[in-house]
Amino acid sequence: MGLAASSARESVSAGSGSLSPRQLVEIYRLMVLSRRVDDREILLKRQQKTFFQISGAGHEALLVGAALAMRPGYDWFFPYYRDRALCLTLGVTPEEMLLQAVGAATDPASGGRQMPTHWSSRELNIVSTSSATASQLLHAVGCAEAGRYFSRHPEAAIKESGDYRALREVKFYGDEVVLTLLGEGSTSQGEFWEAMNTAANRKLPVIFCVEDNGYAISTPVEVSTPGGNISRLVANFPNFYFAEVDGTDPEASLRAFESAVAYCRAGFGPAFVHGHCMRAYSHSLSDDDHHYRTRAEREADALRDPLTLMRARLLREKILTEEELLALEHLLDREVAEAAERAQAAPLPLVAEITKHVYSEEIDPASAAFAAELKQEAAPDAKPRTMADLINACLLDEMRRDPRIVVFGEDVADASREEVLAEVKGKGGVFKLTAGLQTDFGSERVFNSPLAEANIVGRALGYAARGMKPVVEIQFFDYIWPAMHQIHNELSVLRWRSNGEWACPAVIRVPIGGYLTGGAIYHSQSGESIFTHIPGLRVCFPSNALDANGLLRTAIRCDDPVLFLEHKRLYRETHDRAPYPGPDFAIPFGKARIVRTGSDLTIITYGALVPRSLQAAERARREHNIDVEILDLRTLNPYDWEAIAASIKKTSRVIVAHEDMLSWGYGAEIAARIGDELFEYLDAPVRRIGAMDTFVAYQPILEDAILPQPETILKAIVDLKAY
Ligand SMILES: Cc1ncc(C[n+]2csc(CCOP(=O)(O)OP(=O)(O)O)c2C)c(N)n1
Ligand SMILES: [Mg+2]
Repeated sequence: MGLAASSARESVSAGSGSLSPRQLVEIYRLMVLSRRVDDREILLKRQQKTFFQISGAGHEALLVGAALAMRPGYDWFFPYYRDRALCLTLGVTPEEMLLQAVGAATDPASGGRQMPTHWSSRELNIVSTSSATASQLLHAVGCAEAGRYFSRHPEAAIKESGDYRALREVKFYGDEVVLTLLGEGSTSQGEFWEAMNTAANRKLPVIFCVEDNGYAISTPVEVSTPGGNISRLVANFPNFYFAEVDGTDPEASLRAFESAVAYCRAGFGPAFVHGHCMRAYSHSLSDDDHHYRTRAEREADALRDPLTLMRARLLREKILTEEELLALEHLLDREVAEAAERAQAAPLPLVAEITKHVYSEEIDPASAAFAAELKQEAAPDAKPRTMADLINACLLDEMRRDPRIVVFGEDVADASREEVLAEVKGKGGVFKLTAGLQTDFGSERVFNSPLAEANIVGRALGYAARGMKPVVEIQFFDYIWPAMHQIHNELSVLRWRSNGEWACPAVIRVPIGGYLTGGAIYHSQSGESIFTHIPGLRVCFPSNALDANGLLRTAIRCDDPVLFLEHKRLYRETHDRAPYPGPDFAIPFGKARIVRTGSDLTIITYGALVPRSLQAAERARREHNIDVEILDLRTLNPYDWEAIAASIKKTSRVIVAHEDMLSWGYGAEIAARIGDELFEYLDAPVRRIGAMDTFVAYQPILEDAILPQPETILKAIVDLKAY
């Protein structure tokens, strides 16, 4: 932690009355320090020693005020790129900031992986931020929910061996406050409204700070915000404390934040602090505001520069003389210049370490620790159960075992209004996969989300970053897309972008697929390859009840984010049922199952095409005397290359079959790799089977034609064998 910051904290933390001269000087010092780091970074960028720059110039007063009202390492922070003065005041040092600017290996926030001003510090509870505007707000909400949960259930925080809980300490105090910040332009994002919604509804101790500098790059505030003032638009949110403040005045800002913090710490609800600040420079060094702001406007804005105003105040109130101010500023110049020298001498990241922290370095879900065979000691009850039953059973077992699991999503609760459960059975998910969980574990652990998919995944990240295990549901794969931004840009990359400092091992369960007879465009989609194309995200796609049970257990106990795809058509099939395998049954990721052994041809498949391939294989045997081997991949990332290679070396002919559309589908990657690495073993071209390159239609005769059928597979088998 920086000396500058800690001394400021000591001297400015007095909560009431007017600030002393010494406190005002400390505030000015932090503001200038922030500006000097920006100016140094700009210089380095112009000298081509750094590669990007975006400044916090003009926001310093508001942010120093905010930080001084908070407790670093106790409260939690989800900032955005303008928040240099906030982070300096919390305790990030200028050198640490400059290490990120040069992309050094020793950049503590990201190890050279993120642009400058993309803050992260485990010690200070600053959770790694992305460049995406407003996605951090939902993380803040989930973080606050997790803090509240741990304070009510302290036993859940205890370290346990045998799963992800062994890896990190859980910190909580019971009255911590979460601060998240954004620009006024970013309030247009849906995620802003989704976060405000949940914070209000659940009375969470989250402070939303809008840093209103009047522009979103070149777009003026009235374009983004009807009426031009976000405070007016949010004024009717219940349970909030509201403050609108002159963000160029650090003392007024500090007071606003002190009130907001007190309100949140007391548990009354969230707070909204709207600070009017200014942008002293262009949006970033890639922008030139001369193109869209008049000289008169820029000159008028410059009069509101918080550094100029504070400097004038110190002189006016005779707190410092001109000479003393110059001496202080000179000292800060030197401090920052020296930090820049050290940063430029720092070691650079190693190319050999690029893939480190894409996934957990500690828990490998493909390892033998998750091998079912070792753990199937519980006496199985013999009655065959469906995939839906065994997924529900796994959730029940794991929730019993692990108090950090929370389940939320649309309609997953038995009933949000608990009292009705005296009379009615309850819903428990549109497919009833979560039925009874709320009744067994209570509404704090199983609850409905608003109808907003980004809300579900964004909050899950916040929960998981605090050490909890959210197992959330997206109601239909067809509606996962509003959460795609959170999945692609946040959930999957948090560990890598923070160089292993943060992790968010959430599980997202998603009913997927067609063959529903009438599912049509919006209840039949596949699209798994879009997610296997995301590094950092594990993807499971079980084809039967037993696999679903064992894979879900591994998904829950491992330390990576997992997309768990559940085929709706397979939920209640009779052919894929299995007896309950006991509460510790697990299946490692990346281990294919040989569904049928054969010697003439291999089908590599998964999901609903497993039973369809099996039907085709049986007919191929009966009608054409062709002996087909079927591999069910079970997990798509990782996937079992060894099993694929072993089978192809045996059969020399291969079909990759999936339900999703053929072009750019999952099979394209597998086929390409087979062509590349197993060419010498092939006696025929690699064949792919998938849906037509169109949407799934409602009328069953169209649906049948669009999706691959057993006949489609049989024809491919016969053709390929004859090749
Ligand atoms: C989701 C998303 N869309 C677009 C961008 C590109 N972008 C970066 S900053 C910015 C403007 C943000 O304006 P505002 O919220 O007012 O913050 P300010 O930069 O003014 O502090 C835009 C459009 C982004 N980073 N993320
Ligand atoms: Mg702005």
